[in-house]
Formats: sequence, C-alpha cells, structure tokens
Amino acid sequence: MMHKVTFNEMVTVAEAKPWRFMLVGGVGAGKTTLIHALESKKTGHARKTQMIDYSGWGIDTPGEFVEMGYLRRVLVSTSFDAQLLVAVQDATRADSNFPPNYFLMFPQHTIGVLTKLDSPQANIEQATTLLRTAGVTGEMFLVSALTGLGIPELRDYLMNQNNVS
Ligand SMILES: Nc1nc2c(ncn2[C@@H]2O[C@H](COP(=O)(O)OP(=O)(O)OP(=O)(O)O)[C@@H](O)[C@H]2O)c(=O)[nH]1
Ligand SMILES: [Mg+2]
Repeated sequence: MMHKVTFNEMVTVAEAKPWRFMLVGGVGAGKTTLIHALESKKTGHARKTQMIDYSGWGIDTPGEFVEMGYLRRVLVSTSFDAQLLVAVQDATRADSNFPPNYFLMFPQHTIGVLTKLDSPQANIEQATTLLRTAGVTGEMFLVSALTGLGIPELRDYLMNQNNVS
C-alpha cells in the first residue's frame, strides 16, 4: 500500500522539498502561530520572528518585511524559493500592510488566509477586501490557530498542491 505523506514529513524533509510555500503578512498577523497549528504543534506564545525562517516546509517571514518599504525587496528574492505564496491577514484588523496589488507582481499563485476567526472582533468581509485589494487572486481560507477552525482544510489544500497524497 502506498504510504500517504503527512504534513510533518514535508516539514522534516526540508532539503529535499519538491516545492515550498512562503507566508507573508504584517507583524502579529499570526504567521508563526499558523505554521505551528499546521504542524500540530502547541500554538501558544509564538516568539516574534526575527529573520526569515527557512527551516520548515513553509518559509516564515517577519512582519517587518512587508511593513517596511526598504525590506519588501527581500521578500521578492526570498520568493524565488517558493512555488506558492500565502498572504496572511489578521481578521481583527481594519488595515493591511500590503500595498495595493502587491501580490500581482509575483508570478506564483497567491492564496489568502484570514486569521483569528475565534475573536469577536474578526470581520471576514473587511479582511477579504483587504487581501483582494492587495492582489490576492487565489482561494481564501478562514482559520483560527487557537481553536483549529479551518486548519485541516488549509493543510489538505497545501498537501494536494504538492501532489504527494
Ligand atoms: N485569538 C487568536 N490569536 C492568535 C491567532 N493566531 C495568532 N494569534 C496571536 O497573535 C499574536 C501574534 O502571533 P504570531 O504568530 O507571532 O504572528 P506573526 O505573524 O508570526 O508575527 P511576526 O513574527 O512579528 O511577523 C500572538 O499573540 C498569537 O497568540 C488566532 O488564530 N487567534
Ligand atoms: Mg512570526
């Protein structure tokens, strides 16, 4: 019987990955916590990401890299290593850190993830509009890393993109 590759096996075979995804979003949007949830790790107290983290299957980037204009170019070169971009938006925030149509300059498919759906302040419509304005043309996933809402769907999507199941 064929062995079904799991998400965490993709994480641990970092050097031999056939493809990778890159998470992009403002400071505190929930990127690192999301990766932990996808890896089924404890999601509490993600440490602030200081540098681009290539160690896993998903490339984790610090929010400053999209918030500060002069750092944005670093994301462009980092994106060369990724086949899929994941734009992360805190659904409780009324603003985004992405310039309009930002993601249209990347040739990769870009999906959107709205985080913190467990919060009563989460506004799905507003957050979706923010990501669409930023040029996110792909699928939208609504998640909470804390309750696990939407995490299996996103994990399955990523696994299926990879064509390894
Ligand atoms: N309520 C709620 N809080 C969340 C969720 N995901 C993340 N958080 C909280 O949001 C804060 C920031 O999360 P991080 O994962 O560190 O955010 P980040 O995008 O990696 O931030 P940088 O590394 O600074 O770019 C933390 O206090 C998390 O606990 C969620 O789904 N729901
Ligand atoms: Mg982080």
